[in-house]
Amino acid sequence: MTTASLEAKFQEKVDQEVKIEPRDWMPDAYRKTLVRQISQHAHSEIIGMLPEGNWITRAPSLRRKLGLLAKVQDEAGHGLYLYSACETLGVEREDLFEQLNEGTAKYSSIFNYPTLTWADIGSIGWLVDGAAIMNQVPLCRCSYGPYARAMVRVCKEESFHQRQGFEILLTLSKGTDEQKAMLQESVNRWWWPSLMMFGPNDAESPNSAKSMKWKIKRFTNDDLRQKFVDVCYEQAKLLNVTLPDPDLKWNEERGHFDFGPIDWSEFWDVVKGNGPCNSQRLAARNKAHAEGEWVREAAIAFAEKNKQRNIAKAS
Ligand code: BYC
Repeated sequence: MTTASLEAKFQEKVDQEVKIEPRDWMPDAYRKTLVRQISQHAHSEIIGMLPEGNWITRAPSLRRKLGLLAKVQDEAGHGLYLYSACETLGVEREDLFEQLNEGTAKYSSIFNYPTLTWADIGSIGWLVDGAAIMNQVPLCRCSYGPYARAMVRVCKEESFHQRQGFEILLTLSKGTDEQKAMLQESVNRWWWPSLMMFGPNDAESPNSAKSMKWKIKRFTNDDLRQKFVDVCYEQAKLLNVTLPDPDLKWNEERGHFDFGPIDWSEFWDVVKGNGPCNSQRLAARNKAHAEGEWVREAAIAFAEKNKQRNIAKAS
């Protein structure tokens, strides 16, 4: 079969919603796009543990501490499913770690912002996990089987995280004047970076068209961002907070909320490594990797010993 006919057959499968599995033929560019997106996604889950991990020792009660601990552990699990999904495409996990640790891999811009107050833990749950769910539920229908299946569990856990964050904020919204002020100040800082999570505007998104054709992405960056703004407006009312955008208003004709311009220069600056916490995040990641060396060595030695024992038993 020629490459053109293989490609036509592949696209036909995608169009008919038949999942692509690791051993199936796929275009090189499809494989590359998946490795790029899934590895960036895995890195985001792992780096995403850092801003929240900062608050485990300072959570205001045992109940809050347990909830936060469980959430941070869930993110580690998400990273592991995603690295595994990525490995099915023929890449080595160690290589992906290396790219992350040396700073050449991308991860979500949002995790380069600091968590300054307890309310930030609520805002991350409400806004960051909320944006993540909006973006990730459609990924459960991604054309690549292992990624789609990993996303089912990720999304279930992210929904719980979003509710947990909202409940933290709801509690603050019924608290003292200081707590209400802390809530508003936190939402002011997290709102715009959360909108940036969806990626550049469609006209500036070089990967979207191909990813939509291949059904890796089901909605464009702008479509998902709009859905998110529409949902948040009503939720903000329940929290009694103002979203920091004077242009946010209902547009009867469009059937959506209009919102103000996003500062894309800030976004690209953060993506290029110049956000408030980029260097801190990479330093923490490298330290954790170095300190985990003995665990990896022990696991390899254990696996090797078991292999030898099984060979001896079989012979
Ligand atoms: N930050 O052509 P585009 C989580 C890059 S984890 C940094 O639109 P695409 C969570 C993009 O990579 C959140 N870079 O790309 C974890 C591309 O660069 P390259 C992560 C970004 O792939 C713990 C360039 O800009 N979620 O939620 O079609 C705790 C042009 O963009 C960002 C995922 O990874 C960004 N925000 O669309 C709590 C979901 N946006 O690669 C929560 C899976 C764009 O060409 N990923 N860039 O050098 C996706 O859905 C898509 O990859 C994106 C971007 C929508 C993010």
